Amino acid sequence: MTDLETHEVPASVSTDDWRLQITGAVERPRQYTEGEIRESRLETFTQDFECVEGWVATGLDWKGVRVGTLLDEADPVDEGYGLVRSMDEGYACSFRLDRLRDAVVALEVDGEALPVEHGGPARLVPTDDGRDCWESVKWVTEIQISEEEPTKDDTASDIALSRID
Ligand SMILES: Nc1nc2c(c(=O)[nH]1)N[C@H]1C(S)=C(S)[C@@H](COP(=O)(O)O)O[C@H]1N2
Ligand SMILES: [Mo]
Repeated sequence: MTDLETHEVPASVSTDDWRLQITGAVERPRQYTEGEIRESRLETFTQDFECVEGWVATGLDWKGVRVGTLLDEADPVDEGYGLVRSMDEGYACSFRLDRLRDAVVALEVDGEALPVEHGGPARLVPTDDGRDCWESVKWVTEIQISEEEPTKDDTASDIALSRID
């Protein structure tokens, strides 16, 4: 199917009882099952994926829910940040909320349920031109909203960069 590279699935990843939580500086903390997300308005778009290591996967067809659609239900602070956490222990990326709203929590790629080796059940797919490969967070479990910017220690740029060969 896709020409994404296939990496090892970390031992901490388990797809049983998967939930996506929206927590922190929100009026209504939310928790979604995959089925509940599928009841939202799902969007599709085509995108190339480019890793800083030098490989490119072209023309991926993603399907999922716009993060802004989920945030509207949670009612977060007007301006702030979202720390996107993964089952891959310690892996997280921080986004300004306005940028995060346009990203998609993808459940499908190229017409099939997202395989676990590519971040299934759900992966964050940023949509802006300035996105970096490590911001496409596989195995997303939580979007934690805050008014203060998360520190570098909270985020995965160091982890991601340390994995680059
Ligand atoms: N949870 C998690 N997400 C992650 C990573 C990771 O190690 N853990 N690696 C990132 C990097 S650097 C890349 S290039 C892509 C790789 O996606 P793929 O394994 O589907 O090819 O996932 C990104 N998302
Ligand atoms: Mo990457």
